[in-house]
Amino acid sequence: MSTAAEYSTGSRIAAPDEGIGLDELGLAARNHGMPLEALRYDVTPAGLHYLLVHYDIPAIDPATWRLRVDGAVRRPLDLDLAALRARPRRTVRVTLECAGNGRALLRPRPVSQPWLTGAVGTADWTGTPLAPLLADAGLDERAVEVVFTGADHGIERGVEQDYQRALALQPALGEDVLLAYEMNGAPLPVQHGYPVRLIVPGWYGMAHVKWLRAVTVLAERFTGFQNAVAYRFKADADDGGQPVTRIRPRALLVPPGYPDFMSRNRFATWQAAAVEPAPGRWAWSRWTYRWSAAPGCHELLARARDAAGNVQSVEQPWNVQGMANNMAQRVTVVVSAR
Ligand SMILES: Nc1nc2c(c(=O)[nH]1)N[C@H]1C(S)=C(S)[C@@H](COP(=O)(O)O)O[C@H]1N2
Ligand SMILES: [Mo]
Repeated sequence: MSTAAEYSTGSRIAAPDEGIGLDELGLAARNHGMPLEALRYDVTPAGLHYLLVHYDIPAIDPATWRLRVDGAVRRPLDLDLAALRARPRRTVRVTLECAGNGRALLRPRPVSQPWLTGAVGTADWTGTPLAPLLADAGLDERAVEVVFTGADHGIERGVEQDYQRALALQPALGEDVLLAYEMNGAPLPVQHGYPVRLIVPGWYGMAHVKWLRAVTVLAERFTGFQNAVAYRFKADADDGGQPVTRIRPRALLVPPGYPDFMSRNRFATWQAAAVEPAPGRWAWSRWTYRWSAAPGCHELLARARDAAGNVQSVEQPWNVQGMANNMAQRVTVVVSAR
Protein backbone atom coordinates (compact mmCIF):
# COMPACT_ATOMS: atom_id res chain seq x y z
CA MET A 1 0.00 0.00 0.00
CA SER A 2 1.35 3.41 -0.87
CA THR A 3 0.50 6.41 1.25
CA ALA A 4 1.48 10.04 1.06
CA ALA A 5 3.54 9.54 4.19
CA GLU A 6 5.63 6.80 2.57
CA TYR A 7 6.45 8.84 -0.51
CA SER A 8 6.93 12.21 1.20
CA THR A 9 10.26 13.15 2.75
CA GLY A 10 10.41 14.10 6.41
CA SER A 11 12.65 16.75 7.91
CA ARG A 12 16.17 15.72 8.87
CA ILE A 13 19.60 17.03 9.75
CA ALA A 14 22.47 16.41 7.30
CA ALA A 15 25.37 14.20 8.39
CA PRO A 16 28.53 16.19 9.30
CA ASP A 17 30.27 15.48 5.96
CA GLU A 18 27.11 15.44 3.82
CA GLY A 19 26.95 17.85 0.87
CA ILE A 20 23.84 19.47 -0.63
CA GLY A 21 21.76 16.67 -2.23
CA LEU A 22 19.91 16.50 -5.53
CA ASP A 23 16.59 17.17 -3.80
CA GLU A 24 17.99 20.36 -2.27
CA LEU A 25 19.54 21.33 -5.61
CA GLY A 26 16.11 20.89 -7.20
CA LEU A 27 14.57 23.22 -4.63
CA ALA A 28 17.36 25.78 -5.02
CA ALA A 29 16.95 25.77 -8.81
CA ARG A 30 13.20 26.43 -8.51
CA ASN A 31 13.49 28.96 -5.69
CA HIS A 32 16.20 31.53 -6.31
CA GLY A 33 17.68 34.13 -4.01
CA MET A 34 18.30 37.79 -4.80
CA PRO A 35 21.84 38.35 -6.14
CA LEU A 36 23.39 40.48 -3.39
CA GLU A 37 24.54 43.15 -5.86
CA ALA A 38 20.80 43.95 -6.21
CA LEU A 39 20.98 45.43 -2.68
CA ARG A 40 21.87 48.59 -4.65
CA TYR A 41 18.18 49.04 -5.58
CA ASP A 42 15.85 50.41 -2.92
CA VAL A 43 13.06 48.57 -4.75
CA THR A 44 14.14 45.17 -6.06
CA PRO A 45 13.30 44.63 -9.75
CA ALA A 46 10.61 41.92 -9.70
CA GLY A 47 12.74 39.38 -11.56
CA LEU A 48 15.56 39.72 -9.00
CA HIS A 49 13.30 39.43 -5.93
CA TYR A 50 13.83 36.10 -4.16
CA LEU A 51 11.24 33.39 -4.80
CA LEU A 52 9.86 30.62 -2.62
CA VAL A 53 7.16 28.23 -3.86
CA HIS A 54 6.45 25.21 -1.63
CA TYR A 55 4.44 23.17 -4.19
CA ASP A 56 3.54 24.08 -7.81
CA ILE A 57 2.64 27.53 -9.14
CA PRO A 58 -1.14 27.12 -9.62
CA ALA A 59 -2.86 28.01 -12.90
CA ILE A 60 -5.51 30.61 -12.08
CA ASP A 61 -7.94 32.15 -14.59
CA PRO A 62 -8.43 35.78 -13.50
CA ALA A 63 -11.90 35.78 -15.12
CA THR A 64 -13.22 33.05 -12.82
CA TRP A 65 -11.06 33.76 -9.74
CA ARG A 66 -13.01 34.54 -6.56
CA LEU A 67 -12.03 35.45 -3.03
CA ARG A 68 -14.23 33.98 -0.31
CA VAL A 69 -14.36 35.83 3.01
CA ASP A 70 -16.25 33.67 5.47
CA GLY A 71 -16.17 31.78 8.78
CA ALA A 72 -16.99 33.74 11.95
CA VAL A 73 -18.45 36.74 10.08
CA ARG A 74 -22.02 37.99 9.80
CA ARG A 75 -21.98 38.68 6.03
CA PRO A 76 -19.72 36.31 4.04
CA LEU A 77 -18.26 37.95 0.92
CA ASP A 78 -17.54 36.55 -2.51
CA LEU A 79 -15.39 39.01 -4.49
CA ASP A 80 -14.08 38.91 -8.04
CA LEU A 81 -10.96 40.78 -9.16
CA ALA A 82 -12.88 43.85 -10.34
CA ALA A 83 -14.68 44.14 -6.98
CA LEU A 84 -11.38 43.88 -5.11
CA ARG A 85 -9.72 46.48 -7.35
CA ALA A 86 -12.68 48.86 -6.86
CA ARG A 87 -11.97 48.98 -3.11
CA PRO A 88 -9.64 51.57 -1.47
CA ARG A 89 -6.11 51.28 -2.83
CA ARG A 90 -2.88 51.49 -0.88
CA THR A 91 0.80 51.00 -1.75
CA VAL A 92 3.31 49.88 0.90
CA ARG A 93 7.06 49.32 0.43
CA VAL A 94 7.86 46.06 2.20
CA THR A 95 11.03 44.01 2.67
CA LEU A 96 10.32 40.27 2.59
CA GLU A 97 12.70 37.65 3.94
CA CYS A 98 12.22 33.89 3.99
CA ALA A 99 12.44 32.47 7.52
CA GLY A 100 14.83 29.86 6.09
CA ASN A 101 17.33 32.48 4.89
CA GLY A 102 20.82 31.44 6.04
CA ARG A 103 19.82 27.80 6.61
CA ALA A 104 22.54 26.25 4.41
CA LEU A 105 25.22 28.03 6.50
CA LEU A 106 24.17 26.24 9.69
CA ARG A 107 26.25 23.40 11.14
CA PRO A 108 24.80 20.86 11.44
CA ARG A 109 22.69 21.70 8.38
CA PRO A 110 18.91 21.20 8.39
CA VAL A 111 18.00 19.58 5.02
CA SER A 112 15.50 21.85 3.26
CA GLN A 113 15.52 24.77 0.83
CA PRO A 114 19.28 25.56 1.12
CA TRP A 115 19.39 29.35 1.35
CA LEU A 116 22.64 31.25 1.78
CA THR A 117 21.85 34.92 2.55
CA GLY A 118 19.88 35.96 -0.56
CA ALA A 119 16.29 35.14 0.46
CA VAL A 120 15.38 38.83 0.72
CA GLY A 121 13.82 41.49 -1.50
CA THR A 122 11.84 44.72 -1.29
CA ALA A 123 8.86 45.66 -3.44
CA ASP A 124 6.13 48.27 -3.65
CA TRP A 125 3.00 46.20 -3.06
CA THR A 126 -0.35 47.70 -4.06
CA GLY A 127 -3.68 46.34 -2.98
CA THR A 128 -6.62 46.92 -0.71
CA PRO A 129 -6.29 46.94 3.10
CA LEU A 130 -7.66 43.80 4.77
CA ALA A 131 -9.13 45.38 7.94
CA PRO A 132 -11.96 47.35 6.22
CA LEU A 133 -12.84 44.23 4.21
CA LEU A 134 -13.18 42.20 7.43
CA ALA A 135 -15.24 45.05 8.89
CA ASP A 136 -17.58 44.89 5.89
CA ALA A 137 -17.94 41.14 6.44
CA GLY A 138 -18.88 41.85 10.07
CA LEU A 139 -16.45 40.17 12.44
CA ASP A 140 -18.11 37.95 15.01
CA GLU A 141 -17.10 38.84 18.60
CA ARG A 142 -15.79 35.26 19.02
CA ALA A 143 -13.23 35.78 16.22
CA VAL A 144 -9.64 35.05 17.32
CA GLU A 145 -7.68 34.15 14.17
CA VAL A 146 -7.84 34.59 10.41
CA VAL A 147 -6.74 31.79 8.05
CA PHE A 148 -5.46 32.61 4.57
CA THR A 149 -5.70 29.83 1.97
CA GLY A 150 -3.73 29.70 -1.27
CA ALA A 151 -4.81 27.90 -4.46
CA ASP A 152 -1.67 25.71 -4.36
CA HIS A 153 -1.78 22.17 -3.05
CA GLY A 154 0.90 19.68 -2.06
CA ILE A 155 2.35 17.25 0.45
CA GLU A 156 4.82 18.20 3.12
CA ARG A 157 6.35 15.67 5.51
CA GLY A 158 3.47 13.30 4.78
CA VAL A 159 0.70 15.86 5.27
CA GLU A 160 -1.41 16.70 2.20
CA GLN A 161 -2.60 20.28 2.31
CA ASP A 162 -3.50 23.56 0.65
CA TYR A 163 -0.91 26.19 1.57
CA GLN A 164 -2.54 27.88 4.57
CA ARG A 165 -1.31 30.25 7.22
CA ALA A 166 -3.22 31.83 10.10
CA LEU A 167 -2.66 35.16 11.81
CA ALA A 168 -4.05 36.19 15.18
CA LEU A 169 -6.75 38.85 14.83
CA GLN A 170 -4.59 41.74 16.06
CA PRO A 171 -1.77 41.46 13.50
CA ALA A 172 -4.33 40.63 10.77
CA LEU A 173 -6.06 43.97 11.43
CA GLY A 174 -2.84 46.02 11.06
CA GLU A 175 -3.41 49.05 8.81
CA ASP A 176 -0.70 48.04 6.31
CA VAL A 177 -1.87 44.43 5.90
CA LEU A 178 -2.90 44.22 2.25
CA LEU A 179 -4.60 41.99 -0.25
CA ALA A 180 -2.08 42.91 -2.95
CA TYR A 181 -2.66 42.67 -6.71
CA GLU A 182 0.33 44.70 -7.92
CA MET A 183 4.09 44.42 -7.39
CA ASN A 184 6.21 47.45 -8.37
CA GLY A 185 3.31 48.97 -10.30
CA ALA A 186 2.48 45.94 -12.47
CA PRO A 187 0.08 43.01 -11.94
CA LEU A 188 1.66 40.39 -9.66
CA PRO A 189 3.97 38.05 -11.60
CA VAL A 190 2.47 34.54 -11.52
CA GLN A 191 5.30 33.23 -9.35
CA HIS A 192 4.70 35.97 -6.76
CA GLY A 193 1.01 35.12 -6.26
CA TYR A 194 -1.08 36.29 -9.24
CA PRO A 195 -3.78 37.47 -9.05
CA VAL A 196 -3.84 38.32 -5.30
CA ARG A 197 -1.55 37.69 -2.34
CA LEU A 198 -1.47 38.70 1.30
CA ILE A 199 1.18 41.19 2.52
CA VAL A 200 1.87 41.28 6.28
CA PRO A 201 4.62 43.91 6.71
CA GLY A 202 7.35 43.02 9.19
CA TRP A 203 6.67 39.26 9.16
CA TYR A 204 8.83 36.54 7.67
CA GLY A 205 7.82 35.41 4.18
CA MET A 206 5.64 32.42 5.10
CA ALA A 207 2.87 34.74 6.35
CA HIS A 208 2.47 36.47 2.97
CA VAL A 209 0.15 33.86 1.39
CA LYS A 210 0.23 33.87 -2.42
CA TRP A 211 -2.55 32.87 -4.90
CA LEU A 212 -5.06 33.74 -2.19
CA ARG A 213 -8.48 32.14 -2.61
CA ALA A 214 -10.05 32.26 0.87
CA VAL A 215 -9.95 34.34 4.03
CA THR A 216 -11.61 32.42 6.87
CA VAL A 217 -12.26 33.90 10.29
CA LEU A 218 -11.95 31.37 13.11
CA ALA A 219 -13.47 31.38 16.60
CA GLU A 220 -10.69 29.03 17.75
CA ARG A 221 -6.93 28.61 17.25
CA PHE A 222 -5.79 27.29 13.85
CA THR A 223 -3.94 23.97 14.01
CA GLY A 224 -2.83 23.65 10.36
CA PHE A 225 0.61 22.36 9.37
CA GLN A 226 2.32 25.64 8.42
CA ASN A 227 1.53 27.19 11.81
CA ALA A 228 1.62 24.19 14.14
CA VAL A 229 4.46 22.08 12.65
CA ALA A 230 6.52 24.13 10.17
CA TYR A 231 7.80 27.63 11.01
CA ARG A 232 8.58 27.01 14.65
CA PHE A 233 11.76 27.42 16.69
CA LYS A 234 12.47 23.83 17.77
CA ALA A 235 15.57 22.64 19.60
CA ASP A 236 14.98 19.04 18.47
CA ALA A 237 12.38 16.95 16.61
CA ASP A 238 10.27 16.36 19.76
CA ASP A 239 10.12 20.03 20.73
CA GLY A 240 6.74 21.69 19.96
CA GLY A 241 8.60 24.98 19.69
CA GLN A 242 7.59 28.62 19.55
CA PRO A 243 6.10 30.20 16.42
CA VAL A 244 8.29 32.05 13.92
CA THR A 245 6.72 35.49 13.44
CA ARG A 246 8.47 38.83 12.73
CA ILE A 247 11.76 39.37 10.88
CA ARG A 248 14.86 39.55 13.07
CA PRO A 249 17.50 42.28 12.49
CA ARG A 250 19.86 41.64 9.57
CA ALA A 251 22.53 43.72 7.80
CA LEU A 252 23.73 42.69 4.35
CA LEU A 253 26.50 44.21 2.26
CA VAL A 254 27.07 44.33 -1.47
CA PRO A 255 30.15 42.11 -1.74
CA PRO A 256 33.01 44.38 -2.87
CA GLY A 257 35.51 43.07 -5.43
CA TYR A 258 36.04 39.35 -5.79
CA PRO A 259 35.84 37.12 -2.75
CA ASP A 260 38.56 34.62 -1.94
CA PHE A 261 38.06 31.89 0.57
CA MET A 262 41.76 31.04 1.06
CA SER A 263 42.27 32.85 4.34
CA ARG A 264 40.02 33.74 7.25
CA ASN A 265 41.39 37.16 8.27
CA ARG A 266 38.95 39.10 10.42
CA PHE A 267 38.38 42.49 11.88
CA ALA A 268 38.47 42.30 15.63
CA THR A 269 36.35 45.41 16.24
CA TRP A 270 32.99 46.63 15.03
CA GLN A 271 32.74 50.10 13.48
CA ALA A 272 29.48 52.06 13.23
CA ALA A 273 28.16 52.50 9.71
CA ALA A 274 26.03 55.42 8.55
CA VAL A 275 22.42 54.26 8.16
CA GLU A 276 20.19 56.31 5.87
CA PRO A 277 16.54 56.93 6.76
CA ALA A 278 14.37 53.95 5.79
CA PRO A 279 12.46 54.51 2.54
CA GLY A 280 9.41 53.18 4.36
CA ARG A 281 8.45 51.84 7.77
CA TRP A 282 8.56 48.24 6.57
CA ALA A 283 11.51 48.42 4.16
CA TRP A 284 15.27 47.99 4.47
CA SER A 285 17.59 50.99 4.96
CA ARG A 286 20.70 51.68 2.94
CA TRP A 287 23.94 51.87 4.94
CA THR A 288 27.50 52.83 4.07
CA TYR A 289 30.89 52.47 5.66
CA ARG A 290 34.09 53.91 4.21
CA TRP A 291 36.79 51.30 4.52
CA SER A 292 40.51 52.14 4.09
CA ALA A 293 41.49 48.78 2.69
CA ALA A 294 45.02 47.52 3.23
CA PRO A 295 46.40 45.03 0.71
CA GLY A 296 45.76 41.44 1.73
CA CYS A 297 42.94 39.06 2.32
CA HIS A 298 40.16 40.27 4.59
CA GLU A 299 36.88 38.99 5.85
CA LEU A 300 34.14 41.61 6.17
CA LEU A 301 31.26 41.11 8.57
CA ALA A 302 28.12 43.24 8.77
CA ARG A 303 25.53 43.21 11.51
CA ALA A 304 22.55 45.31 12.56
CA ARG A 305 21.02 46.30 15.87
CA ASP A 306 17.37 47.33 16.11
CA ALA A 307 15.86 50.09 18.26
CA ALA A 308 15.03 47.53 20.98
CA GLY A 309 18.70 46.53 21.19
CA ASN A 310 18.38 43.16 19.45
CA VAL A 311 21.68 42.55 17.66
CA GLN A 312 22.78 39.93 15.17
CA SER A 313 25.20 37.41 16.58
CA VAL A 314 28.38 36.10 14.99
CA GLU A 315 27.60 32.61 16.28
CA GLN A 316 24.78 30.76 14.56
CA PRO A 317 21.36 30.70 16.25
CA TRP A 318 20.73 26.98 15.61
CA ASN A 319 17.32 25.28 15.63
CA VAL A 320 16.17 22.02 14.09
CA GLN A 321 14.34 23.54 11.08
CA GLY A 322 16.98 26.21 10.43
CA MET A 323 14.59 29.13 11.00
CA ALA A 324 15.51 32.81 11.27
CA ASN A 325 19.29 32.34 11.14
CA ASN A 326 20.31 36.00 11.17
CA MET A 327 23.98 35.54 12.05
CA ALA A 328 26.27 38.27 10.69
CA GLN A 329 27.06 38.06 6.96
CA ARG A 330 30.71 37.30 6.10
CA VAL A 331 32.35 38.31 2.83
CA THR A 332 35.97 37.46 2.05
CA VAL A 333 37.72 40.21 0.05
CA VAL A 334 41.19 40.26 -1.55
CA VAL A 335 42.69 43.76 -1.74
CA SER A 336 45.57 43.83 -4.21
CA ALA A 337 48.52 46.27 -3.90
CA ARG A 338 48.54 48.83 -6.71
N1 LIG B 1 0.26 30.05 -1.40
C1 LIG B 1 1.56 30.14 -1.04
N2 LIG B 1 1.98 31.25 -0.43
C2 LIG B 1 3.28 31.39 -0.05
C3 LIG B 1 4.19 30.33 -0.25
C4 LIG B 1 3.72 29.16 -0.91
O1 LIG B 1 4.47 28.21 -1.16
N3 LIG B 1 2.40 29.09 -1.28
N4 LIG B 1 5.48 30.45 0.19
C5 LIG B 1 5.66 31.38 1.32
C6 LIG B 1 7.04 31.59 1.69
S1 LIG B 1 7.75 30.40 2.65
C7 LIG B 1 7.70 32.74 1.38
S2 LIG B 1 9.26 33.00 1.94
C8 LIG B 1 7.07 33.78 0.55
C9 LIG B 1 7.90 34.09 -0.66
O2 LIG B 1 7.33 35.13 -1.42
P1 LIG B 1 7.95 35.48 -2.84
O3 LIG B 1 8.12 34.19 -3.60
O4 LIG B 1 7.01 36.43 -3.48
O5 LIG B 1 9.30 36.12 -2.57
O6 LIG B 1 5.78 33.40 0.08
C10 LIG B 1 5.00 32.71 1.03
N5 LIG B 1 3.66 32.53 0.54
MO1 LIG C 1 9.84 31.17 3.30
